[in-house]
Amino acid sequence: MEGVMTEAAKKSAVEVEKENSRLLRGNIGEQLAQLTSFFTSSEHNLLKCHGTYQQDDRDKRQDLMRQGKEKAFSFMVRTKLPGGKLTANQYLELDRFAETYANGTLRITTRQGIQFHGVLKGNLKPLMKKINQAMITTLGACGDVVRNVCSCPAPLPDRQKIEIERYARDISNRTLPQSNAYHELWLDGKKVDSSQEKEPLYGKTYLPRKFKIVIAYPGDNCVDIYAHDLGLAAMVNPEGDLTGFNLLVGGGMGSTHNVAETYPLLAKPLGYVSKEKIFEALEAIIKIQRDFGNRSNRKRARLKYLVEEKGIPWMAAEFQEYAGFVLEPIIPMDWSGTHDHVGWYKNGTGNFFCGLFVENGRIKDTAEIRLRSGIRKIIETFKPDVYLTLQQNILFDGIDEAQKSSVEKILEEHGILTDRKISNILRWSMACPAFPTCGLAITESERALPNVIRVLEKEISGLGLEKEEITLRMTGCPNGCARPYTSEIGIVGSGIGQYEILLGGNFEGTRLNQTLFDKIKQENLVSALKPILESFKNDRKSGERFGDFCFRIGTPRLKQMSIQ
Ligand code: SRM
Ligand code: SF4
Repeated sequence: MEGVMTEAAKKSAVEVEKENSRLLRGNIGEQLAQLTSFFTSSEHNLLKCHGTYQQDDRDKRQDLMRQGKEKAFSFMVRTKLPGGKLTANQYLELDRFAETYANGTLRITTRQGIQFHGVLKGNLKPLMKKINQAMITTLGACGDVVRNVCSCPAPLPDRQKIEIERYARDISNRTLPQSNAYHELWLDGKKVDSSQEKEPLYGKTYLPRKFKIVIAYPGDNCVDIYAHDLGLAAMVNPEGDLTGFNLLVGGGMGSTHNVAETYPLLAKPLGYVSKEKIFEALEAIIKIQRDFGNRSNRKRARLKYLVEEKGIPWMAAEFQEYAGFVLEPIIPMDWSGTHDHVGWYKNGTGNFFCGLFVENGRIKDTAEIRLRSGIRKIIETFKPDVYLTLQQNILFDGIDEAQKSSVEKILEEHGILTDRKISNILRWSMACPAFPTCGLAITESERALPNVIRVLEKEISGLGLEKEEITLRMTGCPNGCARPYTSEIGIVGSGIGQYEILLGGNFEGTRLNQTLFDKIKQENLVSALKPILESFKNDRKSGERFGDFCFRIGTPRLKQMSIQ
């Protein structure tokens, strides 16, 4: 059934590139050997499946163009870390690579990966090789394949942590591209004849689009399960044993301004599968997307549009066809909470883990806060297991009671703010990278949010609302990399220095927010929100959260409160 297309339409250019690429090789090898600073566009697209993006410094772009010079090209390299897990030594290796091959920062992504920015073309292969020597891959971190498989990172005692972590790793391994191209290009692997190679899961054109899988524990939606192509909600029996998974399909955030056929959608329940059959079930769903996903229009190629167009009954029928069995009815789930796992908690082995807030995921040293050095010191000293969260934070696991104060001391010595010293609005915020690296950014995000938050922080505490936990997420364009559409306050770049404001999502991430304003200048964002926060303070019901209040009041009334 491989390659069946839903409509007799022309394949998109990327589909043709993949088809002609000899299983992800193209001319990457030849171009890598050339003394240029960039790859041509087909190779640039293929490179994504290898885990790297060609970018250029957007701060310099205009000037260089005016001077008739080449863009300042560099590469972003993304690791794939199933369940967000790293050993202490792996983290320390990545930290070293950031200095040697990249711009001296590490960036925790919203899907538990680490990104390097500013890698020059000549450093690309040495970096890829080093990452692999540290037993980490970048294969499939980007591109039209199954991306990093995420799962709740918290090693809490009441969770089936080890088992879930193993599922995340196994699913990731089973869905890696089988082509030898990656080994040939980056690891000096022996060349094989690509015409004899097979991609049993994907076929030679891989998937129509990226495909994202997460595993969650009901009760804690820290992975934002409704925002991904495929969500696995771990179901546990009264004895505490993992029995299987509820499967949710067709979530996704991305949209394009002024393109009405693109919009965020929440994943929908498909059915329950026992853990013994989970791999067959996943393979069936991936193959359905492979064979029926839109391959002519990349803007409509995600699983979310297939699920929306065809409906859940159609998905269930195709599932039976592909898997050879029927899914059981969904087991009721409760998403009453979302944790960021920041702070000190007991882990499952009687020790502790410490969750550290990392502003917008960027691990770097500044004059005031030496975050990168502090994290390195903690990891060198205590050798904890390291977990990255989907809220761009980091956890150190395996710290014993006696070591806790030493960890705190290191944090303090490096000027790093712990959970007790940061405001709730900061703690629950995220921003995507946007300028200067992201080629799709319309406006600032990671560089803009810190100022916006500092002003908002003051207003919130002036209103006496500092104890409220409110999720706020900013992106530099509507692609939604920081999942702004499932937050309580979404701020999405819609023009240079301008943002759409969306309200009415909930803290648990089970509801989409709605547009309040299309274009608000950055300097007016807080004043647009202030009257609504005031009304929240005065008119909320007892215990009502900000997002629920906004949802109850509704967009027209919220808009009136905050005429801009
Ligand atoms: Fe993303 C494209 C960064 C998570 C939706 N994303 C990009 C690119 C690669 C820009 C590009 O295509 O040229 C960005 C690189 C910027 C840079 O300089 O680093 C980029 N996305 C990120 C990261 C690093 C944001 C972050 O703050 O951490 C996240 C990397 C996660 C990882 O480790 O794999 C990241 N991206 C997401 C998420 C969130 C999620 O999956 O939980 C989404 C929304 C969910 C979804 O997929 O719908 C997301 N990114 C997109 C889209 C829109 C896709 C769509 O089908 O609608 C694009 C554009 C595209 O693919 O064409 C995109
Ligand atoms: Fe770039 Fe837009 Fe993603 Fe931000 S949301 S990283 S601006 S693609």
